[in-house]
Amino acid sequence: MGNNTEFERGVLWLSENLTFDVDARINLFECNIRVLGGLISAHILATDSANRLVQGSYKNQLLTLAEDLGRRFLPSFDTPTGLPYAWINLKHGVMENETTETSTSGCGSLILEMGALSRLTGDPRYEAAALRSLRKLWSMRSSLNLLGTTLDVITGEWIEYSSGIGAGVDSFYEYLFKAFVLFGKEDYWRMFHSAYLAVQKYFRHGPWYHEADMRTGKATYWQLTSLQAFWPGLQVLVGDIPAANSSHREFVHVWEKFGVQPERYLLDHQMLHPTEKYYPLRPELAESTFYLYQATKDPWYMEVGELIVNSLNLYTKVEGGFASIRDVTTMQMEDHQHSFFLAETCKYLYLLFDDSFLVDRNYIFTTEGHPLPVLSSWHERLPETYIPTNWTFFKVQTQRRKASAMSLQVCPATTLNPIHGDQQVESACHVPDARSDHRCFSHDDCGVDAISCRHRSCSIAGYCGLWLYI
Ligand code: DMJ
Repeated sequence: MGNNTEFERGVLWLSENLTFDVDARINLFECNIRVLGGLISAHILATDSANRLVQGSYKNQLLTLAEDLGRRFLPSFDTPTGLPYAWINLKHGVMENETTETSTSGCGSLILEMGALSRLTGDPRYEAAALRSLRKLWSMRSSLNLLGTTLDVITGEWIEYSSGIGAGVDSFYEYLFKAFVLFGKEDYWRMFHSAYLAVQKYFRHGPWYHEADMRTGKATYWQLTSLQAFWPGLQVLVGDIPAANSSHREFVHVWEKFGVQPERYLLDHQMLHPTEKYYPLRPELAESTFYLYQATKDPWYMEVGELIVNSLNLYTKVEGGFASIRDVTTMQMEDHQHSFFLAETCKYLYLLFDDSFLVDRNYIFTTEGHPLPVLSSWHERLPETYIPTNWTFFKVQTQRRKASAMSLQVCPATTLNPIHGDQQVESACHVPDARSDHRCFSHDDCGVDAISCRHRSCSIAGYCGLWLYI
């Protein structure tokens, strides 16, 4: 936000007071996204060209702390499968009789932070451990390219075969895509693309996403959960704006109906889940609203942001902070403010109204909202998305704006309409992007999706989108 004095105070306080040499059993996934990600991101912000710190006061203390933490993570990966234990003691490593059950997101959402740690320290062990785990997880997918929600790290067997895009799985999808952006490895894109198409095919029902059995693709639970609301934000990065917009609207309706987002809403009964009526100040709707506004500049999304801010102030603000809601039907509060409220909810709302921090910058946000810069030196090779002639532009009033650079992953194998030798390249995000100034004006402009051969439609913002109905 530009408050460098406060940033410096925080950095120096952590340098002097933080230690990981404690006898504490921690959750690997949570500690990775919150603590390791926070330290790495802050280290990068402390050392980039913006000169946020008084010269000489910073000597990589946060990176040293991050490396210490990363080293303490490593024993959790010491399993026959390479899938990490969900819990580890920071001082003593994996405890005797530790549970061998973990989640898909627990094994598949480590690569951004651990990959970045390896790049910053030159020690490849962190990235290698996270990548091995991710690959093993991917090898456990079904023939439908679906994964379950929980699994055993010793046997590599699934425990829960039903899954969706919410709890226990969400950030797995997010990290496949963001790892592709951060590290430019085609492999990540390939995994993400297959996984994304499977989600759209088996979980999606109009604007809603239900759960399905990974073995059969048959629907299991018809529930809307607050964690699912991150999905439209991910779809914006992929370039699937119409699909993102339609789901986002449904989440907004639920927010309007209850005043905040209930944790679980039973779509088949049109009622709240009897024991999951809480709202722990989650960020997902604010996050998607931020991404949709960035992509479309449609002022309606700012109104949604205003709605969220007003609800937070009205129902959750207390002296000294903001309180989680125990029951959205009574708005009874509880004495708890999760760290993701500041790291994500407040951050995305702030950025929705003032994105000056992002201007001329190329960041990817981790699942906990920590910015990591997209650096060509971290890329295996420069992805097609960063080649200016592949960019898509759309018009807002008289201004030309660049669409999400990440939306333009090209499938080189496929070409469309080779009329007069003027070939258009089909893109996996459903935008024909060979024309430097592409904007679709009619549904015909959008053509047919390369993978499914379904016709695509043109959104109000000029993006081509694929609509899959089951
Ligand atoms: C955050 O800690 C992360 O976004 C995580 O991936 C799941 N959701 C919580 C906040 O709701």
